[in-house]
Amino acid sequence: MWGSSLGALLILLYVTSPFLVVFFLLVFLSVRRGRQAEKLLNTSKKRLAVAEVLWLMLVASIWTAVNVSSLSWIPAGVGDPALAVPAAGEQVLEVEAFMWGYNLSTTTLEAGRPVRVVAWSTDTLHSTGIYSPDGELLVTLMLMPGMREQVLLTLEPGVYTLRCLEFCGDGHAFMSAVFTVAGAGGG
Ligand SMILES: [Cu+2]
Repeated sequence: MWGSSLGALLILLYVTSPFLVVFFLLVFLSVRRGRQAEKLLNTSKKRLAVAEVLWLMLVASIWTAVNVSSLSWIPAGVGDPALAVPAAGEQVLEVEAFMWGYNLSTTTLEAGRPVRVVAWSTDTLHSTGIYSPDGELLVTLMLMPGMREQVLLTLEPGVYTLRCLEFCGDGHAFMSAVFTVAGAGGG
């Protein structure tokens, strides 16, 4: 198990490294900036203090505006009661997540009919990212224990992959499953 823990740690480091680099760069720049500001303080203390508050307000408003305006683009299926009952013609794919794998109610679906993915976790926090046959991340469902998430998809024929995108322990990196969408006529 030590080997897979190390693997998971390496993947975590790999994924977070760009953020760490940016973080330390920002820390470095702000420390340097702070030293420069100290020299100026003697002459323009008040003006700097005002500029600092204005700058903070500007950054805070930009941060809030960007986050709020991009909320609708988050590809997450939330527990929408309107989606609770599958409509006629829909296919249902049930996804049960556990440490560390998925149980799928079926591994073969038909193209041309909407697929309702209903997913939940039986133990801890997981998620499921659904990847198209060419590796594009189509949707992410966050799976909190005790909650069901669903999303309605229209899928082209091909082999789709589910992967857990929420670090959930030792076997996280290997937590995946596949299902096939067959073309019309069972091809
Ligand atoms: Cu996981």
